[in-house]
Amino acid sequence: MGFCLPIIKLINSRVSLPGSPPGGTPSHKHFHRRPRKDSLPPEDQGPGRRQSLRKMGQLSSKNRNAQQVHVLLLGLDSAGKSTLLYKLKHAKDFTTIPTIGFNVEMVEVESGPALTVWDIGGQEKMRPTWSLHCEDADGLVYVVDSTDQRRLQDSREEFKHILKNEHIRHVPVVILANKQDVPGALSAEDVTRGLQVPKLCSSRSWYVQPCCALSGEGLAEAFHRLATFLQGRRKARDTLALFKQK
Ligand code: G3D
Repeated sequence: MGFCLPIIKLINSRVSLPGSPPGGTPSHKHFHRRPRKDSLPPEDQGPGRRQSLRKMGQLSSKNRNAQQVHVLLLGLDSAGKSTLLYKLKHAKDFTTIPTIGFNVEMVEVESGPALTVWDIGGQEKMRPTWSLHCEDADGLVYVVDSTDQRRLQDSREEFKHILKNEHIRHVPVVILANKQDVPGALSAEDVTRGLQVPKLCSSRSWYVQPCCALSGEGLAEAFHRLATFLQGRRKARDTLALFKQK
């Protein structure tokens, strides 16, 4: 499994919103994880964080002509979603603590579109809010804790449920079989079977990527794969639109 992080460039900052996601009001008890504030680099603390937010606006407007796509990052709690997002951004270790809200990162894949990645909480009571984020989603990254065989079935049920959402009926899916560094972790093939991926994803492009969010191994490949799927889908849509015009 090669690790080629350079193909991915994070082009702006984390946004951890302490309020409700659009259309939903998570209780303050429904946390998911983000880095401990004092473990963040200075630009992500206090006023720096606000600057990061401004920076996001600037980058967004600077790139407004560039194609931007929205990606949902889902999975049960503790699957490793926050870890992988922060690994992509800071390429170093950090401590996570439970937090309120959700995280947003922009990821730029070489010669691909800028991906706005929405990391939504995976706690049981947060999962019903996943569907609120589907409307604008162009792609889905679903993270599985490959060491947690006990909850694999729960993960499959949630996966199955979200795939039924009409807004994401045909969007490409990349499944991350995370925590491959742990001895005895399920392989990508085991996760593919356990999640019944070929059956559940028969009407869309999909790929299962083994990874380790702690080291970052496999993450670049995963996002690159997703970007390739997204570009293919866009081309197909453009061609169809062209045919309809004629
Ligand atoms: P979540 O955002 O999906 O809820 P987190 O999950 O990113 O908070 O990760 C949950 C726990 O799994 C964290 O450990 C984190 O360090 C660990 N983890 C994430 N990815 C990996 C991985 O690839 N390998 C290993 N070994 N652990 C990983 P703690 O101890 O803080 O709960």
